[in-house]
Amino acid sequence: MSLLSDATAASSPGVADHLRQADAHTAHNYDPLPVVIAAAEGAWVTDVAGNRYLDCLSAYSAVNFGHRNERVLAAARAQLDRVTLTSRAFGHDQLGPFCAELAELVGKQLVLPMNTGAEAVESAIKVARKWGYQVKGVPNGRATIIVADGNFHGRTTTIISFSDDPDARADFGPYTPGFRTVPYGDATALAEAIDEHTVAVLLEPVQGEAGVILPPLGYLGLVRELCTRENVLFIADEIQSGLARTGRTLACEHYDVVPDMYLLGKALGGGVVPVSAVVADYDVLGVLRPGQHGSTFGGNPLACAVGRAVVAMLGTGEYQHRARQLGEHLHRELDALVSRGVTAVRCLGLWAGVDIDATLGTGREVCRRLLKHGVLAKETHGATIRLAPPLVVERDELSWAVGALHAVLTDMTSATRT
Ligand code: IF1
Repeated sequence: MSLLSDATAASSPGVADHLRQADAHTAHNYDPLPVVIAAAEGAWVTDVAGNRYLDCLSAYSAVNFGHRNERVLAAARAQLDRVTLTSRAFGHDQLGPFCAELAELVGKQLVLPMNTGAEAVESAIKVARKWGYQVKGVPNGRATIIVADGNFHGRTTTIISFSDDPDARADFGPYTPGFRTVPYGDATALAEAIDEHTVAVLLEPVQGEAGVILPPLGYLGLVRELCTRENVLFIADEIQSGLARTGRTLACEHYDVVPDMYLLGKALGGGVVPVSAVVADYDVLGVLRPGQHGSTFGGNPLACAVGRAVVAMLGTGEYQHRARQLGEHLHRELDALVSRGVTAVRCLGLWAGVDIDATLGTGREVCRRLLKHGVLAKETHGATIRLAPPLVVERDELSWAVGALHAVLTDMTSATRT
């Protein structure tokens, strides 16, 4: 399969050469749209041919604060001139402040700093199992963790062991045992699945890759009650939903629930370096003792300096406010497309899942056409696209992007009639 699968690629100077080189030397684990980005600023990116695009993916919500956010870059530049990597074998002057400031932001006591989201998820699984054996008293080796169908928590072997996405899971066995899957949103099924070996429930408060699926009213509150009653850890994966994307610092805030562990990542690195974290109280994260877990880069000075800038920005509430205000505008504009090529819209803050009328085509086709209108977006599955622009986007730019979607759907509708 070639990266040059789209006619657009051959038409723009420079783009084809770059795609051809990538095609020849890069593992084909992605099928990217035929755009080759060379520069970025705020909500906009520029390709090698000088074409500008409004970024409506934000690297899957890792660029919430805008491309090359000045405050993040300033923190990174300052730290680059001081020290960037020490390992955790030694202390450094950014670790304590970062962890204290992040813990305070989310209302917990301890931070386990890691790098990627999957590392945070894997770390939480290890902590939950160890907590189960040492605190809850589950027989060693018998711990189970309950997950939801439609989940996406990363790509490691253990994480895909509990994925129900055939592409993410097939041919990567043997799989890690100790996981049970229940329907997302079904508290009764969850109650029935919990037993004496259950140590945790791992959920995305809002399921991102599944298509920005919002929890049914009351569901997360019932999850919290069940976990409290059954002495089971509630782990909220906020790696994509967190850090102002939904209009609150954490998506859980919308539902008045406080999990036992928050998993953070993506935007925690400000779009500059990978930064993730497990954030919990001492009675949970305290099960980790020296030598039992770690990472070469986890909690490094550069990551902590960038993370501190992100935490400081979140502390102002500015980005959460923007996501709420602009999200209302985006939702209104998208709702106007229902029955005009769109069948359903789900929106929380500046994060939308848009179901396209499948008779018109796939989400992928919509995104390929949006590219020609100067909008970058990514389908989730089938006929659903996700819109997640940087939170620095302007109201008129959102209107322009929805206008582009309307034009694409109008063209696709006409094409089905000819
Ligand atoms: C890819 C999807 C999104 C995540 C949640 C943990 C992780 C992710 C809720 C792991 C990562 C990324 C992975 C990236 C594309 C993107 C993605 F399409 F894969 F499913 F966002 F929806 N929890 N999601 O969304 O974090 O290890 O990647 O830092 O794998 O293609 P990571």
